[in-house]
Amino acid sequence: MNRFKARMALAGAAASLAVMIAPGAGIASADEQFRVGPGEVGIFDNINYTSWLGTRTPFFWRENVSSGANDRMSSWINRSNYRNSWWEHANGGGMCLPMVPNYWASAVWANENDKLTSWGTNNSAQGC
Ligand SMILES: [Ca+2]
Repeated sequence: MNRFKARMALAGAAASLAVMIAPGAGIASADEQFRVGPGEVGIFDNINYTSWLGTRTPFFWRENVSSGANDRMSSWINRSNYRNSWWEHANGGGMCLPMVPNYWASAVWANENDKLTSWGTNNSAQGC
């Protein structure tokens, strides 16, 4: 087994473990939505606002998310009064999807899942 295959095997083991602990994670995750406070916008790795990735407060210019959060967003919460947008690629590249004000998206569409790379408030004529 070469190094690459060894890493893949470890990744598989980690994924299996994640499935095994899912019920416990579900209980803990009930609090994760509160990582997004009034007036803020937040993104999560999993559906139903679990595995929090990050929170931002409008207004912020479009920024790429960290490598750890890249291509992971599966649900989001916009508790602000401002429209946000996210993009498939860095620096506003690829498809653009809106994050409408005061809306909770418990699960993005399958073709949007695990795609978010950049994200911003719709000010200064950016966003969709
Ligand atoms: Ca995800």
